[in-house]
Amino acid sequence: MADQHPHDHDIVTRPAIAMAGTGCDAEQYAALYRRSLDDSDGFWAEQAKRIDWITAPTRIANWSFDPVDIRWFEDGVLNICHNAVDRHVEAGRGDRTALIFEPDDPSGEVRKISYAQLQREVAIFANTLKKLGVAKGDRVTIYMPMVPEGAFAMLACARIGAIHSVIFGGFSPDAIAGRVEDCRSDWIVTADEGLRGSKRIPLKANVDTACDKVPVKGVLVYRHTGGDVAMQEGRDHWYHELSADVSRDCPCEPMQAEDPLFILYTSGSTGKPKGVLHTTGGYAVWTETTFRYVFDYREDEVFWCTADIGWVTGHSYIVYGPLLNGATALMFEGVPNYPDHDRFWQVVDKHKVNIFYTAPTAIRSLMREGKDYVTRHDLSTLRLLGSVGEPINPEAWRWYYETVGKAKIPVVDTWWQTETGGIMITTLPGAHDMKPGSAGRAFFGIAPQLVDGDGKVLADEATGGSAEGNLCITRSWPGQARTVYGDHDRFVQTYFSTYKGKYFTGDGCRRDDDGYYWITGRVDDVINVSGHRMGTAEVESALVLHPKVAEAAVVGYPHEIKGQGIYCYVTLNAGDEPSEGLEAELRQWVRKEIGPIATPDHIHFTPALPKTRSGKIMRRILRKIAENETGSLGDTSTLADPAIVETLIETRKNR
Ligand code: 6R9
Repeated sequence: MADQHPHDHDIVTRPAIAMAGTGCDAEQYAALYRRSLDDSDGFWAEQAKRIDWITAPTRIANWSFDPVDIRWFEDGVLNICHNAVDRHVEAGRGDRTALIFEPDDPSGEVRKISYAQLQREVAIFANTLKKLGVAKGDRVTIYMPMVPEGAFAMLACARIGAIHSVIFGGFSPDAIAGRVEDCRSDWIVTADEGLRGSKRIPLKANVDTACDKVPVKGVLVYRHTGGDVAMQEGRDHWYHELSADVSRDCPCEPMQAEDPLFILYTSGSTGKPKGVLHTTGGYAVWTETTFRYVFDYREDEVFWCTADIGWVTGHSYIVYGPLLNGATALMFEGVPNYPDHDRFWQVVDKHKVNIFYTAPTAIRSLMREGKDYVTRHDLSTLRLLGSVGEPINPEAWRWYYETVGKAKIPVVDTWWQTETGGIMITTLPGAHDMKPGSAGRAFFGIAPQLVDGDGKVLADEATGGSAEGNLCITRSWPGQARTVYGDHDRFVQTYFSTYKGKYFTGDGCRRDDDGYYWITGRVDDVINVSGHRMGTAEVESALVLHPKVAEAAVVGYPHEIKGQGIYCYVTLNAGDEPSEGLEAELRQWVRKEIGPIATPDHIHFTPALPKTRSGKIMRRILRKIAENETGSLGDTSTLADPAIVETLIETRKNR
C-alpha cells in the first residue's frame, strides 16, 4: 500500500454491454488470464486454432530471454495472407466488405472493397511484384499514401513470402535511403503523390532523391493523384501498366511460422532507427487474438483505426488484426482537421462506424476546438472507443468518454509497442471497469513486472500490490519481435541487457492494488511527439549535420497538444552567430533530414552545454530547463562548469 496514488480510485464503471461479440466478461477474463500463464502452451494452442494452418503446429512456445531466442508455433506452416483474405472468400463471405476507403477530399470517391475483390487485387499485386523480379525472402519497401493499394502491397508481399518494410509517407528522402540501405531492399512500391488535408506529398520525387543515394533495382508506382512525376527508364514502372496482363491467380506461398513477415523501423535511444522484425505465425495469432478480445468485434461492424499504415498500429489494427477476423476496416486518407475540425465525426456518421480507435494527440487537438464540432453529429453507431500511442491524460480521457462516447460506451486505452506486435495492457470492454489515465490490466499471456534501477522486483502479477518502476515483461508472447533485422546483438543489447532475462520496454509504469497499470512515459531518450516515437539522438544527428552546428542536445518537454514537444539546445561553430534566420533554417533542416514530424519546437542557442567532468551531457538538467522546472534542478555538483546552467535558465525558450 506504500505507493498509493490519488488517481488509483478514480473508477469509471464500465457501461453494461451485452456480450454479443468476440470479447469476454470479467469471469472469463480471470479464468483465461490464469490459464494463459499456468498452461501457456495449452492456451495458445487453442487460440491458434482460429488460424488456418497448412501444417498445424505441435510445438507451441520455445523461447529464452537469456540467451535471446524466441520461437512460437515453430513447426507450423501457414500463409497470413490466405488467413486474412482467401479463407473468408472460401467460407462464402466474399461479399462482405473488407476495406472502406474514405478519401482526403470529403466529396471524393468512397471505395468499398469486398473480400472477394481484395483477393483479386492482392493476387494481381502479388503477380506484378513477381513480374518485377521480387522473390520469397526479398525485402520490399512500401512508401505509400493511405490508400487501399498500400494494404494490397503489404498483403501481396505476405502472399509470396517477401518481407515488407513500410515507411511512413511523412518521412524524408534521407530517411527512406537509410532504411532501404539497412535492409538491402531492391524494390520500392510508391505512388505519384499522397494527399493530406488537400496538400500534395511528393512521394515519387522523394523516392527519386532517395535512390540517388541508394540505388534500387525497381520502383513500382501507383497512380493516385495523377500528378506529374519523372519515370526512370528500366527502373520505374507504372503499376497499372505492369499489372495489366498478369494472371489473377496467385497461390499463397507456404511459410514456416518463424519466417519473417515484416520489418518496421522504429526509434530507440541511440543511433539510427532499428529494423524491428516480426515473423509469421506468432504475429498472426497475436493480432487475431488481441483484435478479437479487445475490440469485441461483432459481425458487420465497421472498425476504424485512424493510424497510418506506416506505423505498427496501422499494420496490426488496420490490416492484419481486422482482416484476420474477417472484419470491415475503414481506411482514411486525410487528417482530423480538414476540411474542418469535425471530419472524424462526419466520417463516423457517414460510414456508420462502430469501433473508433485513435491517439491522445488527436483527441487533445479536437478537444481544444470545443464540443460543438462533436455534438452536431449523431455518432449513435459508436459502440466502443480506443486510445493508443501515448499516455492519455485523465482530462482528455473524460472528454473522449463523455463528449464523444456520451458516457455510454467503453473506452479501451491500449498500451503496446512496435516491438510487442499488438496490444499488451488494456481493459477489456465487457470485463473491466475503467480508470481514466490507466491503460488497465495485462492481456492474456502477458506477465508485466516493475523493477527498480538495480533490477529489484517491486511488483508483478505473482506478488500483486502497488509500486512504481521500470516496466519489464518476464515471459515471451506470440507477437513479440524476434530480432533487429541484421543485428541480433543490438536486439539483445537494447531490450534484454538492462535487466538480464527480462524484456525491458523502456517505459516507466505504476501498478495499483487493483492490478491496473499506469504508464508514466519513456524512461530512456525516446520522446513521443503526437504519438510518433522519436529518438532524441536522431534529431541531434540531423542538427550536427548542419555546417554551422558544433553540438546539439535534444530533449522532450510536456506539450499541451502533442504530448511532448522537441526542445533543441544548439552550440554553433566558432565564428557563427545565432540569429532568427538561422533558427528558422535549422528547423527546416531537421524537417528535411527526418520529416515534418521531427520539426523542433524550440531552438535554444547556447555557448556551451552542461557537462560532467567526464564530458557527459547532463540531460536531466536540460530536461528540467526545457520543462521550465528550474526550481528543482537536483544535484549539479558534478558539472564541469556550473555557470552555464544559470545562462541557460536566463535564456530559456519555453516560458
Ligand atoms: C503502438 C505504439 C511505443 C511507445 C510505448 C509508450 C507509448 C503507446 C500507450 C503508450 C501510454 C498507451 N505508448 N501506447 N503510453 N499509454 N496506451 O504506439 O507503438 O510507436 O512503438 O510506441 O508509445 O511509451 O513505449 P510505438
